[in-house]
Amino acid sequence: MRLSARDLPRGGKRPVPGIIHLGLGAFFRAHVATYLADAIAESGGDWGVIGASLQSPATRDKLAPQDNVYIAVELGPKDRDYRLMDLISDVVVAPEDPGHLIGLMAAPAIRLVTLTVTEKGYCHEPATGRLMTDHPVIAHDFAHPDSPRSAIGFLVSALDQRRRNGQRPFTMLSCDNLPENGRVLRGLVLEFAGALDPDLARWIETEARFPCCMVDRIVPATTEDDIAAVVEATGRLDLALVMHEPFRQWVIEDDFVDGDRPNLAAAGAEMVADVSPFEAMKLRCLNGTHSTLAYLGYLAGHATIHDAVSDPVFERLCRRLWRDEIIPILIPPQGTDLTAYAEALLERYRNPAIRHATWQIAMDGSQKLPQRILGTIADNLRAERPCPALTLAVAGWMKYVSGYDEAGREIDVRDPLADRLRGIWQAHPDPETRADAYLAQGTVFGMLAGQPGFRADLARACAELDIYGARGAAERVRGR
Ligand code: NAI
Ligand code: CS2
Repeated sequence: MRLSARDLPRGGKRPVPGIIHLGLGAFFRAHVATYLADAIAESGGDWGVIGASLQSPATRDKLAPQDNVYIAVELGPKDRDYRLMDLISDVVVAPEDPGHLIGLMAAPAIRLVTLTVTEKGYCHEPATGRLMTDHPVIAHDFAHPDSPRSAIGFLVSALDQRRRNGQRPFTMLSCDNLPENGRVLRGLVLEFAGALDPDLARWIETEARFPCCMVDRIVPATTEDDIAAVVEATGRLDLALVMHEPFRQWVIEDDFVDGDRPNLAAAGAEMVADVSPFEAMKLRCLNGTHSTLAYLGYLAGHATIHDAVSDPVFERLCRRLWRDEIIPILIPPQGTDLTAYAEALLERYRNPAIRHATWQIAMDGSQKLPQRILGTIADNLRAERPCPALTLAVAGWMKYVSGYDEAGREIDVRDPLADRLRGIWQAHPDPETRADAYLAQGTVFGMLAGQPGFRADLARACAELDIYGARGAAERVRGR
């Protein structure tokens, strides 16, 4: 059925910008933007969006020729729905003119800055949440605070301008998959500001707000085939379109500067006092199994999550992870049945329309493992509970970042620590020294430093991975 653009439900008149979003990627356009558009449709308000890329002009160059309007494609298992999104009024590319973005962020009309800059965009140590002051981008920003490159640098510079202008600060809402994302962001901003100007840091500490939130919608990267399929269905060439599953959830700590925020509850977001149980549930049950399937599934030859869970060995591995190693040590949000939540996750993974590449999810594992897998392992070890499946997932990550798969083919590893991690697997054939070489990466494994027993478990998992391969080792874990 050919749909034309006029058949696509528009969001109505574009609202006046009140928000600047840093990191105009697929997830913002498929999740955060849909909630904002729904909130504005329900309750109005000057909550339009100016998007900012801190890296490249790619997204701007796709959106600008189409007046920043794009299609969000909802992919159900059997059908798809098209929504025309016209919330974004402008897109800026920070490296082209950092001062311009700072000026936009300092404008009184902007009361909220949201972020999806990926886990690595915070320039922090995942194991501790501390700012990496020796990170080249942070070092640059300390030396050039008026022309920053990092998200943290832009936030602090814009807050400084607002303070000097006698304005209220904006609220900063991280929508990245970080544990306690708001508190982590607050710590990083205060650390950076404190090094530049203690008075500024004190003002931010008392006046600004950094609510935590849990975000959830599976949004795979858009492919050329996706774009061609939308042309065929709607007659519209949209290079900025996004593809997403039907499910969405947003749980937000209701803590905004002067209580000033869009009416996100009207869009179905849950405004709560404490996000942490929702966040632990999602990061461990969803992202923990996502990363497990990404590494072990990729090594076993499965290109997507759908392919991996269509393999009975990996479906059973997921079930074992939830039943024996993740859910027993989770305290669920009140009234939540975690077994039903996990079953719903499996249905989401099985959606044949969602081609979510294991390679994409495998990215940046050094920034993801602590909150997705290592924290759960640490809790199991403290409770003296075995967790061989999670330990195998860590061994799978180690093998993956070695840069070579089970057939010796090179893997295009994307990770801030890729150069440091590549080849460790091959350089240490002995399982114990191999485990030691990875456990020495403190920014990743810091939280397990006090768990000496983990070394032996990890060495065993590495040995089994070498002997049986990812699928064979996953099969054996099930049998234990
Ligand atoms: P994407 O690749 O489409 O966009 C990533 C955005 O982050 C781009 O704008 C890029 O320029 C920016 N970025 C990357 N590294 C950066 C850095 N060092 N400094 C500043 N900006 C940087 O990815 P997508 O799908 O939008 O995901 C982004 C984040 O959203 C994820 O890392 C995750 O934290 C969160 N998220 C994603 C979901 C998904 O299914 N895609 C679901 C839930 C959360
Ligand atoms: C995925 C997440 O790419 C990844 O690391 O695990 O982006 C995942 O799709 C989302 O967290 C789902 O809400």
